[in-house]
Amino acid sequence: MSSPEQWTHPEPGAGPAATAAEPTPEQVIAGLRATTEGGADLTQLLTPEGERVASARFDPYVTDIDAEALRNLYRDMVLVRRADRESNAMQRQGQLGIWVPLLGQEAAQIGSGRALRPSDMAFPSYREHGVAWTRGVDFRELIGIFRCSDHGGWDFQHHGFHPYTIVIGNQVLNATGYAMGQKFEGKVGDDNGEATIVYFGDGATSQGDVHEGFVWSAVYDAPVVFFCQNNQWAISEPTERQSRLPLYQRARGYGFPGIRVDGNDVLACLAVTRWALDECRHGNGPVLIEAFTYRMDAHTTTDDPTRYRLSDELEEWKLKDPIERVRAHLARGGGADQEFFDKIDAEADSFAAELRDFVFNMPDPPPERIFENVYAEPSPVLEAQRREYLSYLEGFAGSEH
Ligand SMILES: Cc1ncc(C[n+]2csc(CCOP(=O)(O)OP(=O)(O)O)c2C)c(N)n1
Ligand SMILES: [Mg+2]
Repeated sequence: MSSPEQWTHPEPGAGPAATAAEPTPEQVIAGLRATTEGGADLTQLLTPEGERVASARFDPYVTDIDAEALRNLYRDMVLVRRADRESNAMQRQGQLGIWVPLLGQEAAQIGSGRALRPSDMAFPSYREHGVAWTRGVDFRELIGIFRCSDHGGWDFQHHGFHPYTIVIGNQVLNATGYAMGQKFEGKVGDDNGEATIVYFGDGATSQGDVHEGFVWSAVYDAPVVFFCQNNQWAISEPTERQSRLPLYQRARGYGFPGIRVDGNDVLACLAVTRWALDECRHGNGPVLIEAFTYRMDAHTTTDDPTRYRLSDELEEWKLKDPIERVRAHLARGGGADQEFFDKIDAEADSFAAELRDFVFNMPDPPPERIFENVYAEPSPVLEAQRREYLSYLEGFAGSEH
């Protein structure tokens, strides 16, 4: 019992399937393996030790990634991780209402995000701070959501990056519709074609919205890349208890390609996503990518993962850290020296300090702000509610609260 397949398809007599309520001890052990091994079909270009693996199929998609480009990917990941850790700490200090950590998923997000062109459109869920970074959405623009002072105010058309979606899987429908629009408007068909990418988690694959998105995109050949970050957990529910099959294999049932990539390998994520986007640009979409990765921190700052998962798992994944393998590769091949790594660390520190300073000095929005941007046209009902709310607040004038 060492592959994900075997976890969900136990040997005859080995006990109930993984979907039963109480797993057997053998299933628990196999489940642990399933969450740390990607299986034979895992596409990888950089091993956890930082060694380059040749791939006849995917090397052509990263011929431009020289040492300098790899240093840039490394920098992206370090800065994003540093901002993530700082934000987590600021939540603990009461400066943010909640934080959704991306720790461990930097390669999946930076690799796929850097594969996009400005004309492409990305639909995130709520953990995609790394993709936001690649789309030019500054952390300062998205942190207001977590300070509960705005709903995400960036210009999504300008950035090609939609607002965050908390309703699990819902953005898959939005992305499918958007991609169908790209198709109807004749924006696919050659190298200059447009494409859409949508991010969702392993748990989201159990949602009806995702299924519907798969069906519609398949029927309409919509140019959409379904980028599933399988971080092994949907809060406290492990992936192997949500699916009998590795997730990428589900694509087959819908009639489009599915591929599993090492989500901790930034180079492989870049190559595989470029390939998938290319398929879409040329009208051969959709494509499902399962980025096999791991959520190294809690689901959100409201969660305590020690309640439901074994620490062995985390220890195993630490050895597959997405940043360390690029660092090892660069250092070993002479692509970067200590001075470079020190410079990036210093830049990350000042990046985090600026973010902290920004958050601490963020003005609270006026209470009437909640009534703005609700509808495109003025609404008399909403206006009446606004007036009523403001006069209610006036009743507190002069009091402490
Ligand atoms: C429709 C819906 N159901 C339930 C929830 C509560 N919820 C928030 S996150 C989450 C788990 C999602 O897991 P996954 O899709 O694997 O994404 P991850 O958080 O691991 O990135 C759930 C059930 C929700 N936000 N929306
Ligand atoms: Mg998950």
